Amino acid sequence: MKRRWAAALATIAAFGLVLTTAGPAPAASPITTALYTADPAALVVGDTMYLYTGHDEAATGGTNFVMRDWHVFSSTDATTWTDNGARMSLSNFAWAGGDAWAGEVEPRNGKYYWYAPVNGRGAGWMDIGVAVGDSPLGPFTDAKGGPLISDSTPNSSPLNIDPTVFTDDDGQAYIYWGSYNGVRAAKLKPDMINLDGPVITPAGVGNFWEAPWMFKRNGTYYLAYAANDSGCSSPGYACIRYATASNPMGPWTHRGVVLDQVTSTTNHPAIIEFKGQWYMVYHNAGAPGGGNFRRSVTLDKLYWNADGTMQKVVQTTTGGGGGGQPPTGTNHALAATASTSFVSAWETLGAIKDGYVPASSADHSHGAYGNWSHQGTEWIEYRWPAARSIGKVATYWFDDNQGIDLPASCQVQYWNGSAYVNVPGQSGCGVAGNTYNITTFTPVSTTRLRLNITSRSGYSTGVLEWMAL
Ligand code: FUB
Repeated sequence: MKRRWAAALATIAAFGLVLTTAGPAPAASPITTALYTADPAALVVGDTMYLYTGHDEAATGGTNFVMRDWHVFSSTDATTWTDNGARMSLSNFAWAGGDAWAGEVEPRNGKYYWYAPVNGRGAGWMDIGVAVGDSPLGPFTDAKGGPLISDSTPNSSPLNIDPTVFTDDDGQAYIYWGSYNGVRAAKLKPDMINLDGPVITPAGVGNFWEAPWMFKRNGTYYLAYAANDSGCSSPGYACIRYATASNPMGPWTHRGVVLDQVTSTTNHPAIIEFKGQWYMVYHNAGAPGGGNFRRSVTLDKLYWNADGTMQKVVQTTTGGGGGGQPPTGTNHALAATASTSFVSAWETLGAIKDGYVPASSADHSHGAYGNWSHQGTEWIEYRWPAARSIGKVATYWFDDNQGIDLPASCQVQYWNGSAYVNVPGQSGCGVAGNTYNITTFTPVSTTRLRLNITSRSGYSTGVLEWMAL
């Protein structure tokens, strides 16, 4: 089981649309840069929104999750966030051996139940435990002394992670969870720590991969979840799809994509109303030094259509990687001489360093670098007459929806005085569209920087902006 997920992660690590009818102002972005956070679950209690997050502790360039505890953030305006610290950790579950992954908190009768996936050291890999506390901030203690859900639970998911718990108006609570395309659902007993009846495989949850989030609005049940099919995201990346139902156990009807892929390969939604405004809370790799295993929770406003469908969320997050906003800092590209292995005669290499902020990956209005009809690996390069210290690049890919597509992968290299070598500690070379893909690395002092770009089969590649910071 673990090997399957590790293989999926290896694939993810190897690869690295915004539209709206409303005009939201930028939201908090990210909620903190003091630590890396992931897998948000949101809860509103009184005038406060709480975010229960995972905590990414992978080193720069790490290729797997290092997650040992969960933090709780709170806010009364959804903009300024207080980190209340690690309110739960693996040590809360004496039977757990690692992997403090995506949890969720559900209130009932004045208590707060925190459902959390951990490596239970038993058969298989991940189990779901439950802790309980008397306040949204705990303290939390193990409510069962063992897993609520494990591989020995009949009809459990191929990977028992990512619980979402929803309590209906009649008091019946439901738990959804799963990964590896295996969504599962069950009723919970009123004690909230035991399943009530069989585990079902709900129908109609189209392209489910993992990370379900369940809620209800105007009598309709909503299930948002991470999908990673080619209809919504690049290879290895997730988008957030959603389905609706008239019964909490389904069947569900798939409604579409509510959040496009972000700058991290994984994504994980929480959708909630707070003080009259709906929000999509999610994570990306946008914080300084971020990456697929160094993620950051952020949130954006979410708007509804009159028919009860959700508008696609506009990623307004700033400061690196989210929402199509360039990162801050000195862009050394502006003073560089650009060259390339190949550029189409009708394209403009210089466009990659004109400082223009593209509206989307299809925005050719200020020119673009493109290498149609070449396929395979091509490169673009910056040179400076004297060495510059560079520790980050931001790449905005060109995608004309014809012969030029987002690349399969990329690699940043620098000239070490005698050869091109990979930059040290590269955080991952993102290939997301409609945004600046941030790659951080241990700063190098160099006169040349190169971006090797490998195309997807059957396509060429292009770049709208390439920043060197
Ligand atoms: O953070 C570890 C795993 O990555 C979560 O359980 C998934 O939802 C994905 O975000």
